[in-house]
Amino acid sequence: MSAGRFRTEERADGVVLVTLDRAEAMNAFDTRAAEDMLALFGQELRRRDDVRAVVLTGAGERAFSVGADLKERRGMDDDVWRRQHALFRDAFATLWRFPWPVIAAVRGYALGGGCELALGCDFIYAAEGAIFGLPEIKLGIMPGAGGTQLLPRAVGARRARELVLTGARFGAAEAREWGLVNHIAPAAEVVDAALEAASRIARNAPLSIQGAKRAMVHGAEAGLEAGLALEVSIHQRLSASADRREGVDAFNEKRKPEWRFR
Ligand code: CO8
Repeated sequence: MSAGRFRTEERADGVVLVTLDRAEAMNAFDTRAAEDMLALFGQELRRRDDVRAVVLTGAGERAFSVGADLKERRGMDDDVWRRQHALFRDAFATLWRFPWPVIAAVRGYALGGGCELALGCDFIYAAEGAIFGLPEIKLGIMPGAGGTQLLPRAVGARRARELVLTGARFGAAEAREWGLVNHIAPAAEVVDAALEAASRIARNAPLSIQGAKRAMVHGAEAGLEAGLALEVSIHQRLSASADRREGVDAFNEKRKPEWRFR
């Protein structure tokens, strides 16, 4: 299905492949992309009760996304720029707050907002030859879609400061070594590899997937004590679920669990 700048495909039970579909512009992220992302992650996919995991990729092998559309931004007056930035933030927030895991499958360039798009996902599969970077500082701006907060959490404070302040690009191997990328695969296989990981996630108990993601995302922000308290409260809710009983029963009866999402 096409939702404007994004294309969605059902790829396995509970797994949706979302493609930023603007290969002719190296998947540059424009106002239309932000509007479509808001609708897709903020409403359409969020409302569905059959989604368990999403893979996010960019069309073509040249770029995951080269970030903000600099052609659209040329000559943009301050007010329009500020409004666009607010819209971009809202769009990216739908990804950060998406209740189900999102795996990025990065081929080619992931620069600026494109790198932040990958950073906003739960984890990243990269193609051999993928190139990352936050070059905003070279353009008189700075990362504005979460990069200054998400990159340090992924690669450590000092590495992130160097990367943001120099605007230097780096490859998939460095990204993996630094902890930004989980796995590297050949370009022709990376989306399938990410889809396979998404399928493994989707087979797990739905309340557990959501609860574990929520505890990790919000717990990390809250500090250890508050994070542990959040883990306890979500864990208690799962302990009272029908799927908790089903999981143990299925194990003992040597069969696949039938999750009921309650
Ligand atoms: N926007 C629009 N068009 C782009 C972009 C872009 N970001 N990047 C490349 N293009 C276009 C080029 O203008 C060119 O178009 P044309 O053929 O019409 O001249 C075409 O893509 C191919 O580009 P190149 O000729 O430069 O191809 P190369 O292979 O030599 O280089 C690169 C490819 C390395 C991707 C190079 O084009 C480049 O460095 N692009 C700029 C990347 C960049 O700086 N991105 C950051 C943008 S700022 C940003 O993302 C801010 C984040 C906003 C997030 C939202 C905040 C909330």
